[in-house]
Amino acid sequence: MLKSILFTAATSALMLSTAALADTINTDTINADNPFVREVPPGSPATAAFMTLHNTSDSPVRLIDAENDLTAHAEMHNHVDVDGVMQMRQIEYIDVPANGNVTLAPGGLHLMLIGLESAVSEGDEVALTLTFDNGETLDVTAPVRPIMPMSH
Ligand SMILES: [Cu+2]
Repeated sequence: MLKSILFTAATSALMLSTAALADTINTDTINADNPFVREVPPGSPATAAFMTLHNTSDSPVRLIDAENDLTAHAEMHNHVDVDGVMQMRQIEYIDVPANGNVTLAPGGLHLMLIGLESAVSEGDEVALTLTFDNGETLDVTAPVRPIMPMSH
């Protein structure tokens, strides 16, 4: 009796994981803390999104794509020091270490949301969908916040 219950459970678990592999999986191994998007005035061409990504799995994962509901285009950016001047550079991915985290913050790594058609104001929310190289996706809702007018 117990044996057949265990067998049924194992079979349905197997079917579940096979079905899940066929499409992207909404992840429970990666989560985002304190997401926010920078408030910008009308006429700004772009804004940026920040958060801390936690990877609770034993394998490193790589953020390879970011989409948002505000602009048609988003890029991953970093800041690099060029002769003492911080400049933004587009990067192809952001690594999240196994059992570790990476922080996207003003002056460092960020998601650049490019092609704004209106102001982005405190009180707004931006929906982000992050895609990782293990096929998992993470939906994040980021509130808009004002931040210091330094670099983004
Ligand atoms: Cu940028």
